[in-house]
Amino acid sequence: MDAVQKADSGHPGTPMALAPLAYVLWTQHLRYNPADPSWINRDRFVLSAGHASMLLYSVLYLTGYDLTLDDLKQFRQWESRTPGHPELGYTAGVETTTGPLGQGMGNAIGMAVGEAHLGAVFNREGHAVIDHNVYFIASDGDLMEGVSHEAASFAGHLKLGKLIGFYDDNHITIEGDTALTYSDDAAGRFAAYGWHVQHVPDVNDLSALNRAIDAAKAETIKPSLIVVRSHIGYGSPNKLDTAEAHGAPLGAEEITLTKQALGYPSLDPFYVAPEALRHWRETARRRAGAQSEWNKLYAGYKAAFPAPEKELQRRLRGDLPDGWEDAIPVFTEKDGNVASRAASGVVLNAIAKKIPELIGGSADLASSTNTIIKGEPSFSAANYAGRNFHFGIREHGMGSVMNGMSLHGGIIPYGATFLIFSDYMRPTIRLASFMERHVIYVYTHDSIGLGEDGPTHQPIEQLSALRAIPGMTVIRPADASETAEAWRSALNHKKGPVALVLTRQKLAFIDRSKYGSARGAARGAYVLADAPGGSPEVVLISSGSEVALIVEAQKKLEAEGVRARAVSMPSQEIFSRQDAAYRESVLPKGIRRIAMEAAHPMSWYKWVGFDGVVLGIERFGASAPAARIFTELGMTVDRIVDTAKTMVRKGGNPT
Ligand SMILES: Cc1ncc(C[n+]2csc(CCOP(=O)(O)OP(=O)(O)O)c2C)c(N)n1
Repeated sequence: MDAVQKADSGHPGTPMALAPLAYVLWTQHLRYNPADPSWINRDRFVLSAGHASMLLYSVLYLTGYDLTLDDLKQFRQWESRTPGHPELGYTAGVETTTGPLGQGMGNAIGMAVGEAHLGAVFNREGHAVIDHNVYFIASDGDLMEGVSHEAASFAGHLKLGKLIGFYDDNHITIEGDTALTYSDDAAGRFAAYGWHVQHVPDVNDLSALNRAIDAAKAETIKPSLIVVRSHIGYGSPNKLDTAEAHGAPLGAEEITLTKQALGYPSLDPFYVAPEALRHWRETARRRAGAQSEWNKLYAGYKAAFPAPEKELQRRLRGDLPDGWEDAIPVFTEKDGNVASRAASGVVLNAIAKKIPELIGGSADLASSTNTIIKGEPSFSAANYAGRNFHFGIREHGMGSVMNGMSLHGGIIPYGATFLIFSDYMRPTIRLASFMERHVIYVYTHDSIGLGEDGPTHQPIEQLSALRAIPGMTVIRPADASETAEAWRSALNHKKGPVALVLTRQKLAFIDRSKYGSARGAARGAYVLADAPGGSPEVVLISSGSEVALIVEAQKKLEAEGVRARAVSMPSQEIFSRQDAAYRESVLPKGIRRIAMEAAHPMSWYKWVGFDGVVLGIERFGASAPAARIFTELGMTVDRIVDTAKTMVRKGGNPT
């Protein structure tokens, strides 16, 4: 109440209501050590209802994490350790960034997947070194959001028995009573997903909470949901059970009335009774004993199983295995013309042998996205060691679960679908970027080039939209060799997600003995073909399938006496990270530029400048064979040639 009042913004009602649940959980069930928040076998806790952040911050302070009362007084202020919604990396003990409702549940489920997988791979008889629970608290909003449905269905199917969720059934959202819009039988829904569901009719009944949590822990083959009836703004005489208690300070007067009603020992803001603090801290110290016990278990594991122990540590550090890059295949003319999705499948299979932490799958598009690791079993309830994931037709859930898998540690998840459906998982891509997760998206069917499936499936604005996400890396390779480089970059780029954007259609083999080496792709952009003497009058830039068009145009222009340079730019973001001298060597100042991409032009203007031209697409695609669509929409060599000639000879802007 006091922190929200001081910040003059925030959400007091749910932290007030759920204080008893937090108390029971942190003092009697969670295994954690405030002195070592990254202990690998800690129980994970995710506050999916991120707006109730003050609940989490209060508990982290009370249990003795690196968070002070002064930090609580800085709630929602610039660079404070108590941001409005929990953010990974700002506050010790915060496991993930939450706030966009539903995502925390998906993350928790991903963490449970991570636990199950690492346990299956690394635990040995009598040495269960990875063996912990994952807890989450979800609100009405979490349960209404589609992503939670997708992820919960996935969790039930996989029988993730160490997952224990609480549904804060308080009947209140922002607009008022949930009855305005919501009449689901939430418990029945989760039971139907295959979850073990219990009810606690009163959150203030601590022993009922305890019993339910014990029963949830004892249930090891189904995820658990405990539906807890609570009353938002509990203790507040005038705001109890009202939407007013949800997202605004209670007001000084109401805070006083509430403290009086609760029999609180002081009316001073931020007063914490010393005996209460002592009790919490002592309890937390006792709970940290779980880590001391685990340390003994781990020492035994290390002595008895030195090889897997070393491997586990490598994976947890995020180091890739020595020499893994030797496995990256080299494509030659003999391989012929290859679709980049097919080349990607070859590369993935080659490097997966060396990188066991690379696990993933697709949203029911394995054969189209070439994302199966051949010879490896599926990840299933019967085999958590499996590496091939069947996320089902649940793109949003897939993205959220991937974030959780990555947050757990020891795993580099990849997930695949058609580029168009990146929109279905966009909120999770944004969060992956925000949290700097090392996750890899394999997006195939990357343009109008997919052809007959038509405009519903042909991405237009998706490339620019992905590139607009801060911290995101998008790589759209031009041929098989660049695809191999794209995977190299994706594995080596450990801070933030990478999207590999790949074609359905075949791409011409680019003979690297005549053109620039594909290793240039690692710098984001490079000169593929240059004007004689290296002094171009115009620079042609492209990515992916359209690179073949600028290469052709460069040749034609040369025949017509126009000196052009063809630059392949598979990744605008990687190129942006290069030093100025390198960028200048590829895109010299003062030389006019034309960019072509079979997509919305928005992301290219920065690269061509005011006097450049972008040949892109500002309409939806069409249902027809690919070649016809390319011609109809002006994605042609002739258009590049004409544009370049006009630009160079007349000096004007041809558009
Ligand atoms: C995806 C998403 N949509 C909307 C919001 C804005 N928002 C924050 S809390 C909330 C709903 C509040 O109701 P509930 O989830 O029941 O939380 P409680 O009132 O119990 O704290 C909404 C719509 C959000 N945080 N995330």
